Amino acid sequence: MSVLSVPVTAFADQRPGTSGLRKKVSVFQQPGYVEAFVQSVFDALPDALDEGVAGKTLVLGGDGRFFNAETAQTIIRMMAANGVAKVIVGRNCLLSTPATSALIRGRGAFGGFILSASHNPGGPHGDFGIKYNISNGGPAPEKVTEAAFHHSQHITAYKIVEAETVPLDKLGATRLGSMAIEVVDPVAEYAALMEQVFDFDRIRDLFRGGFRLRFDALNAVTGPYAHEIFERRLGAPVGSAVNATPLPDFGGLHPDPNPTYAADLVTALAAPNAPDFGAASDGDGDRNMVVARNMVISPSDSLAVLAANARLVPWFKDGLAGVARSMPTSRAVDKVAATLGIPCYETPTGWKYFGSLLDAGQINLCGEESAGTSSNHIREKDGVWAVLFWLNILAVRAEPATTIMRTHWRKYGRHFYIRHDYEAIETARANRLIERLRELLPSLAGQKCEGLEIDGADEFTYTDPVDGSVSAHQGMRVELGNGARIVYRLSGTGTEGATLRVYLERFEPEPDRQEVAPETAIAPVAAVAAVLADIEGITGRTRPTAIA
Ligand code: VG1
Ligand code: CO
Repeated sequence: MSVLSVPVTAFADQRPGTSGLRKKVSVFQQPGYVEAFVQSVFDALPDALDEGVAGKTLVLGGDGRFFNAETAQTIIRMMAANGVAKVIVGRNCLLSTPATSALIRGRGAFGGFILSASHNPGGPHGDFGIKYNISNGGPAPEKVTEAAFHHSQHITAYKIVEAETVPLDKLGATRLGSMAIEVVDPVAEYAALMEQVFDFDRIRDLFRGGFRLRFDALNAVTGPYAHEIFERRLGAPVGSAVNATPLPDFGGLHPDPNPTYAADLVTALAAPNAPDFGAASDGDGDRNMVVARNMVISPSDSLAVLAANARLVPWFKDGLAGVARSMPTSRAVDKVAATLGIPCYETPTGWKYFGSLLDAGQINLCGEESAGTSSNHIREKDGVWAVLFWLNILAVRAEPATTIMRTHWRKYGRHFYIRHDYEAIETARANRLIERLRELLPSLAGQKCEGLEIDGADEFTYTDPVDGSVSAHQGMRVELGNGARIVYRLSGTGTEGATLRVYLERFEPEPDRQEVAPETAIAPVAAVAAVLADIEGITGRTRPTAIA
């Protein structure tokens, strides 16, 4: 089999963002675009990790979105050309992000690729993405993604073998030249891991007692996982998983599990004969949304509840070592950590920053306000795992989820939380807004804005407590009195202009005042946020385009 070296001209825009390289499908469809990026990753690994892919085992999977199948074929041929010894690939190149992480770890692979733009829309006019994970199963750290970007700026050729389409629809072993290919069931090894983490017997009893779950896979990758785990292994009635067939365009749905895009789920949980619990996950299955009857549970609150109840789950029977949350995530989990007497770390946005803390055993539970939670069972966030965690708690506590949430607020106080996104604003305006804020920050402490006192303001720089690496410019924080806070940052996953994220939080210790609607509780903080950043003046936007 002949290895070709194909000339390619470097693309200027191949710097990975918060989670891999994410662009419009049409960008990825440019001749040589996928190849240039993948070769750049291969070329960067010896620089960043002292080892390349030659002779190694890699994992390959994706969320089944449009352009997945073609890209999988390209990458397999490039793996063979770059001397990879073996690739483990999910059937039809389907693997959720958490299942990929589990496979990399379980099989001792050197790394893997995930083909997904995660919560971004799919289809020919939607988005596509490529993410590289390292041997711990987690997203490549900055030193790898920066090295890959550097290589992409100088690349002149990529390596590929000429070959027929490799069949990926049948389980089992094949070869491409000297490279072994193993096509695996996307669900089996992940489901086995879940059985080790959770008390499946208790959850089975819960369903046997008539408990009803509605899990909405939003036509993305978790459908097969939900059928196998919730329905087949745990005995939830068939039909508990809805929108459970992965479709290349997600059937027109936007696979972002939040009250806007999973509105059907919220409606179903508010109906007279509502199920007991609702959940949804995103394109690649690493995010989760959980919904109680008539109550959407915020991801930050969910993280806090999981932390407070961790001992009810077999995996955590000896308790938690420590927890972490991304900086914009609400401080609800901090309160739990303080009560438990364990450390709580604050990291920049993006799962890659949890990896070193998890590897070092300093934390074993972590999460983000953007609907991601997970633990040291893998090195990615994990949507189905989060739902199982809740089911395990519900099975043991035998109380409705709303009661669990309200009891939690009474004990720890409630952190009202809302995120305002201003999507697809002109990049120059977004940058101007951030630069203006950066100049303003040092003068804000002690001032009053819209009647609220500003306690302090800064720009977040993170120093990794394990490896000492420093990440600057990770968001602007404005601390208001009484535990209220505003955070501003620009998204690193968008594919159109810039997206400004404004994170709003307010603490309410008084049980009598914990039942107001989050919008109402947050309104005074939102007013300060809009004025301080001059959002309307600079972007022309009078209101956010998405509220999560
Ligand atoms: C967003 C979220 C971040 C998350 C990332 C990837 O990033 O804020 O918390 O880790 O998406 O999630 P950004 O830079 O757009 O704010 V996923 O499920 O799209 O891989
Ligand atoms: Co995702």
